[in-house]
Order: sequence, then C-alpha cells, then structure tokens
Amino acid sequence: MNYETILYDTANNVATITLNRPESLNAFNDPMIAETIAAFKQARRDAGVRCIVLTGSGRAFSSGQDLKDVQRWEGDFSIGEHVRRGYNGLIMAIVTVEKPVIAAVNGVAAGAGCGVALAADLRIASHKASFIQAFSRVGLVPDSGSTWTLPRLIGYARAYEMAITAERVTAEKALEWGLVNEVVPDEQLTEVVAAWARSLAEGPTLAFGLTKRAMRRALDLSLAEALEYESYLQEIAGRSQDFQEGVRAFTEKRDPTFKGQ
Ligand code: T3D
Repeated sequence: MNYETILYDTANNVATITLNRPESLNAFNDPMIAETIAAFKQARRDAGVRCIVLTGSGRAFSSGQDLKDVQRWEGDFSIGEHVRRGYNGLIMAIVTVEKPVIAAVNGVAAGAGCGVALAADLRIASHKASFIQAFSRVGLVPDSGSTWTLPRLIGYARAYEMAITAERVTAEKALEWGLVNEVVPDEQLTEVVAAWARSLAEGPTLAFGLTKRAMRRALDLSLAEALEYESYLQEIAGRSQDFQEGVRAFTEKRDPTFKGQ
C-alpha cells in the first residue's frame, strides 16, 4: 500500500510504522489517523509480521491532534464523532492486533500522541522522550484511551494529576512511574528497539498474541473468569507447533526455533 503521512517497512518479520509529519511534530490529521489504522491492519494480515514497531520521524513521537486542522472545522462539526471514527479505531487496531506492539518513543508524545503510545504493549523511550496529557491545555478531556490506560499503568492519582496539570513527564519520571519499560540514550534507541523487536519476532507469536488477548481481557474479569479464560487459551496454545518445538528443544537441551504457529 502507498502511504503519504506514514512510512511502512518490513524487515526480519518486523513491521515498522513511522508517523511522518515531522514539520508538525507528527500531529495527527485525518489522513494520518486513517493510514495508521490501515498500516496496523496490514501488519495484522501479514503472517510474516511477528512484531510491530511504532515510532515518529524527526524529534517527536507525536504532538496529538493537528490543532491547525481543528481551526478549519466549521459549524456543527462533532468532535465526539471525530474521536469515535478516528482515534477509537486506531486504539482498537493497536490493542487487538495479536502481535507485540512496541512504541519506540523518540521524543514528545502529547495528547492523542500520548494515548497512542500508551496503547502499545511495550514502550522503549529515548532519554529525550516525554509524555504530556495535553488535552486540558486546549480544554478537552483525555481521549485515545488515556482515561483507561493511564490509571491502570500508573494509578489514579498520578493519572489524574497528569490530566489536569498537562505537565510534561520526563522519560526518567516515566520509568520511575512504570509508564515505560526502558529508557535508553537517544543515539541507542533504534538499535535497542531493533534488538527487542528481533527477539520478539523470533518468539512464539501465537502464544504472545493470546497472552495479549488474555491480559487485556483479564483487566475486566474476576479471578475465576480469568482462570477459565487462561484454560481456554492454553488449549489453543497447547495445540500449536511452537509448543511442540518448545518442549522438544527443552528435552534436547537446545534453543527452540519458533515459527509463530
Ligand atoms: O476531534 C478530536 O479528535 C479531538 C482530539 C484531540 C486529541 C488531542 O490530541 S488534544 C491535544 C492536542 N495537542 C496539543 O495540545 C499539543 C500541542 N503542541 C504542543 O504543546 C507543543 O508543540 C509540544 C509540547 C508538543 C512541543 O513543544 P516544542 O516547543 O518542542 O515545539 P513547538 O515549537 O511547539 O512545535 C513545533 C512545530 O510543530 C510548530 O510549528 P511551526 O510554528 O514551526 O510552524 C507547531 O505549531 C507544530 N505543532 C506542534 N504541535 C502541533 C503542531 N501543529 C499542529 N498540531 C499540533 N498538535
């Protein structure tokens, strides 16, 4: 597929989606929202893709909704419908793709850009990265799933503080709060993310995907329900080629070669 606002590359079973509007710090306009959703669907369909990396070009991850576009909205434009038809679909595309998604947070992630980063399964951040729940600066409430992900990641008090102050949370603070998995020197971000992605793309993709489904669903389940759902998914994982290979490799005292099936 040809994209105009993002870059899409695949190599070594890893798809890399790069938000590519650096002149606006990768602000989301409507084409970029639609193309990012399409790219996640493309990566979902491609059985050769076993890990997805999402990053930004230039000095930012994303500055959120393009506020210059907002100025062009006229009359009875419905922001609620805009969010429903745009960001909601994007967040669902990220959290439902049954492959690990890494956000390589190369710079500021603000507003919806922050929400999108939080929707990924793992966040590896440059020491130059920062997170801003910028919504309240323009008189909006957090969207892009931030009201759901943020309190679950860092607790209600810190999440609410981030939302109402809209202050910048540095990469260092984000690591301390558990908002990111790792912070690395900026010049090492590409290399470190590539190593994570390569390792995940060589893993048992089916099991990784089912684990994502189970953990995300368990957030809304009782323990008894989660136990039952684990049993159901274990039945599926237990019939996979990767399970057979994993057990065989263990008994043969060698590293497994997973096919993702
Ligand atoms: O309908 C709906 O869907 C509503 C949904 C809303 C979801 C949201 O995301 S609301 C929140 C929107 N985002 C923001 O409020 C953040 C706005 N940006 C900033 O506060 C700052 O730019 C940053 C803190 C992110 C970075 O600051 P700094 O000093 O490093 O950069 P800068 O100089 O402000 O920006 C550089 C350029 O990017 C500048 O363009 P110029 O003047 O050089 O031509 C700036 O205008 C542009 N830019 C930055 N953010 C946006 C943007 N252009 C359009 N939209 C932006 N969000």
